Amino acid sequence: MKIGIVCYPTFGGSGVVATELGKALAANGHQVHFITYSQPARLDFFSANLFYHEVSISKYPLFDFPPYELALASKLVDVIRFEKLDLLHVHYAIPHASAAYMAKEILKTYGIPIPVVTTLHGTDITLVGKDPSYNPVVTFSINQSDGVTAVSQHLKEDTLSHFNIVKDIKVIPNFIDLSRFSLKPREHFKKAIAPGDERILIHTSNFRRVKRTGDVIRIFQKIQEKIPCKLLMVGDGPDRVNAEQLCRDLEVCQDVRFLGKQDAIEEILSVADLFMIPSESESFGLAALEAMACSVPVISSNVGGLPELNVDGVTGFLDDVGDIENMAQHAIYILEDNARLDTFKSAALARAKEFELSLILPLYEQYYQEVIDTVNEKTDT
Ligand code: GMT
Repeated sequence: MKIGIVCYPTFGGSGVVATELGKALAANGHQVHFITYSQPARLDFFSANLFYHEVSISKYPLFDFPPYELALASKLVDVIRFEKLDLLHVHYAIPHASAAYMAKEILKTYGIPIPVVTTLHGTDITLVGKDPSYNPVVTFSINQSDGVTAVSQHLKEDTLSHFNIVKDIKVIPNFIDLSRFSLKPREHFKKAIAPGDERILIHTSNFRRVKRTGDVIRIFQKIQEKIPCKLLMVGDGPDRVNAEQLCRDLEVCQDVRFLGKQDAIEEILSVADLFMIPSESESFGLAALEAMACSVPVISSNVGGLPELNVDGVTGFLDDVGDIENMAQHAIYILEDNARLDTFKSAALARAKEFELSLILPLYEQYYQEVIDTVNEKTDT
């Protein structure tokens, strides 16, 4: 199959899922064309089946806001026509689904039908999409897609309750390549972070408000009153300065390290004992799955798709958003006993295995074929 993939080429979850999916499809013999405004962060190697087409946006003095969506739609028309793609898979509804719709309409004038699959990742629905200024376009372009997937049952229900969607939405969860995440902890790194053999806690995110990084610091402070520990804060974003300030205010700076954006996240996760994700909303929680794949139990909020991943009392705990006290108590419960910590670690890894790439990839491949067949049937009649 020849597949076009559109995504945000950044460290964000949707971009990571799209890039890892493209790499896995290419390894499975498909030809994959990424169409984005810069090289996806994780598309870092050469493969005969992988192609990258850059969308360049001209900057004219007249444009306060360069029309990215138009440049993307034009590039899509070009790539689909000349590379003879079988299917276009766009990740994140805004503005990718509407650009895909525009490209599809233009391609009709060339007599080229192109099946379009849109994957909803979360913030495209829960934060941005619900904004009334985007709602009509989001609703329309989801309905115009030939196939729609959501990364959790919760996101599917949320989408159906907030938008007038007539399309069936297929749930295909996030996935993990366990071969990349099954690393032995690097002892020298562990020693550097926790020289006194303290427990290591970790949070990874894009430091947006929705991630509640302040809660992470507050929970850590409470845990630290009972258990010697260190905290690694990985990633970057608008709330990082506030999180750093909070560490100063709570006088925990000496035990918290802000590492910024990191490529080899698996090396850092593999030395950790507990992952914290107290988000306000989280459609799936790929960051938590990555931690679990490194045998790290999870303290999370009980929102969105997190309960579909984190099993309460087994792979970690789920508490109400903002319930710092219970999150800290649950973290202490996991960390205070070596045998108990080991049990949680094994359970986290076992759960992560249920989301292994080899199990999820065929779901996408089958769905692509179904969508192509349906579009072909419609074109024939
Ligand atoms: O978490 C983010 O802010 C990034 C965001 C994205 O779209 O890049 O992640 C979303 O998509 C991920 C991949 O499907 C999900 O695992 C994350 O849960 C989801 N984030 C939110 O819903 C906040």
